[in-house]
Amino acid sequence: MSKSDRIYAESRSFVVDFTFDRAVAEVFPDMIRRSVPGYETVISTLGVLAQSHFRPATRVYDLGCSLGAATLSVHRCLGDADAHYVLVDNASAMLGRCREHLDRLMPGASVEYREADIRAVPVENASVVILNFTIQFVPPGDRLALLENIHAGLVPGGCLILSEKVLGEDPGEDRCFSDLHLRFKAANGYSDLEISQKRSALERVLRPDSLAQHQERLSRAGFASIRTWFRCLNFVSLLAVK
Ligand code: GEK
Repeated sequence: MSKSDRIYAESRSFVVDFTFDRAVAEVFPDMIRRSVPGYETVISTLGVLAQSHFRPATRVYDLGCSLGAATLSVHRCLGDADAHYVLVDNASAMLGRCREHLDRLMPGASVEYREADIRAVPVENASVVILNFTIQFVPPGDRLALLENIHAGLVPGGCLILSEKVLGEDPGEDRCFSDLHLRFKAANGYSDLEISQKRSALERVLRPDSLAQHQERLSRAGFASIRTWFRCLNFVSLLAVK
């Protein structure tokens, strides 16, 4: 059972940039569930999408895996299929906890953990690649090259599942969904202080694109079919097929 997230509950004189450190790793399941509308639906459905694109004797990559929730969902759907899971995260606190969870929950599965920057990891012989709320933390200028590397490493018919927080297509839509997102967090028990301190911490770290920018970039990276399969407020998930 994860601890409840109180990281920004006390007033801070200076809010530093957000990092995925030990304190975050300890409360992460609670934090992401209360902050990302639809997270649980995305996680549970993602396994079903992966199952329909998986090819035996290929790899499943979970890039920016955090505690491994997406991989676990895929593994639940694939069962003992001939899959090799590659989980990558550059935050050692997150990856350490991920390994503890999955050693317990996926015994016997073929799993590899890499503490690395996802921009530096070659993708090879993959039929499923997951970027679940991760590319928003990658510097914008590096996002296309990352997608090109993923596309190159996918087998034909393989898929990328890309989930993100997005900007609205115009200022009105952006205001509307940002406001509803704040209300979502308040309804999940975060105080105004917690919401505003977390927002300051993420300001320079999480840089969202619009849905149109994602679609255009995926297309430039070579993906033939790009579908939005999930949306809740300003959070979307796309299924891009090679
Ligand atoms: C989930 N996918 O629960 N290289 C490697 N890891 C990175 C990088 C990078 N360049 N940038 C960020 N990360 C997960 C949730 S959380 C999303 C993903 C969120 C890692 C970072 O350390 C963190 O673990 C993860 O990406 C983002 O399905 O907290 O909003």
